[in-house]
Amino acid sequence: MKLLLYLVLLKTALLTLTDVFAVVLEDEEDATEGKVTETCPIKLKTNRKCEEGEDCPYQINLPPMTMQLPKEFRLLEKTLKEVQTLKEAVNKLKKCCQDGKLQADDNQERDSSNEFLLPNADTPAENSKIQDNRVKELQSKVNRMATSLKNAKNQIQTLQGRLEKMSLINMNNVEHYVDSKVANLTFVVNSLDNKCSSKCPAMQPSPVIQIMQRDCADYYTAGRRSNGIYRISPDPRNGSFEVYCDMQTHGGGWTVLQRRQDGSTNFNRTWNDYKNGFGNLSREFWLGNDKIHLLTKSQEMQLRIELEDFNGIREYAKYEHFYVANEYLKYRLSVHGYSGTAGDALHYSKRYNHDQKFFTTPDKDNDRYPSGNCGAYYSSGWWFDACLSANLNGKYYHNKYKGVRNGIFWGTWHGMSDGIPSGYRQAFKSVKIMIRPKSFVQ
Ligand SMILES: [Ca+2]
Repeated sequence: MKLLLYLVLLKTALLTLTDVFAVVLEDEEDATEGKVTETCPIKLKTNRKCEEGEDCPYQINLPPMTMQLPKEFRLLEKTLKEVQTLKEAVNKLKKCCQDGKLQADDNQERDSSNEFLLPNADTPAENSKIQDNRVKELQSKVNRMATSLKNAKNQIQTLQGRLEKMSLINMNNVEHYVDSKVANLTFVVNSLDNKCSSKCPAMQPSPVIQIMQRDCADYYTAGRRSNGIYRISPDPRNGSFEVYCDMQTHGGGWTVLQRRQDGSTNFNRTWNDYKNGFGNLSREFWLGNDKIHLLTKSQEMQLRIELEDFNGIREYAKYEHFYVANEYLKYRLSVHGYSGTAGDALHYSKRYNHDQKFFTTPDKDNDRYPSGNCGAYYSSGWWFDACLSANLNGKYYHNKYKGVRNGIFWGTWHGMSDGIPSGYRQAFKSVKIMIRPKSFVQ
């Protein structure tokens, strides 16, 4: 009874299923092929003869069934085929890689086997050929690198050797060396000390080294107030020399570079005379270009020129900056920052300007006059242009004079440029050129 019920239920279920399919297929436009028949072909029976009362298994035989699947299933099949093809390709490549790796290993190649992966190679034969070339290329690269490494290694070894040598004179060693030397010296000094403990002349206290004054201003600052000759040392490396100091004019402390007052000294001199200086410091003199250079080099100097004519007129010219270069630079003059009453004859005009000019003497032409030597023509040593608007080293005339203007000359002096109608040229009674540090405090 129970069994019968089950069978009925199963048959109903199957029929319903078939109907569903039939409905589905009827909805499809291309469902003419393999049309399902209305009669049910399903057979239900026992698989063998069954005794009465025995529980025998039943079997169901279903007819062959065609099912229409969605289009995507075809794509799936295609995809599967493609996957298969890809799998084969991958395997092929894998084999190629392994072959390449083996080859590389044979060549003791240590580079990454990825180098041999050539996805574009069509056949294994071509692939291996290209790989061969690559291997050779890489091998030569490796050989080259090995050579470079070998060279580098040699260089490193050489440097290491040098370093080892250098370490012998490293700071510790130097310190040690100095220490040992100091110890030796200490020993020697001590032994000498013992020898000289009584009356050793070498051990007498040496006289205190007097600090040398650099110029007259230093003497003035030290309290000296009288005019006269003092020994100075503008640059200790160049020794010391005597100068005339003017301690009274305009606050004092002036180092005098040149003096004219009576014509007792001839100023028509050679390069060497002007270089070293000449004359009498107490009367008329030129201090010397080397000394003037040292003085102006050691400190920033100001310049003062004092002039007096035979009419008793006194004037002065002051320059805030004054510098004379060394002999190598032909004692080139740098002068600027004028103030005073005598006029700026050193910068008379564009044509006559003594600033930045070289020193010229009758025997050494450094002037800007191309046709001759201004020093020879005007009988003096001076920073000639081409040629002059000032020359304080000219000939000393005791009175007005005629002819070549080779006397002491200051182009901005009263009536100088106008000329004297009688044809006479004016002379100067006294000249004083002196310097003092710009920093000088009175
Ligand atoms: Ca010349």
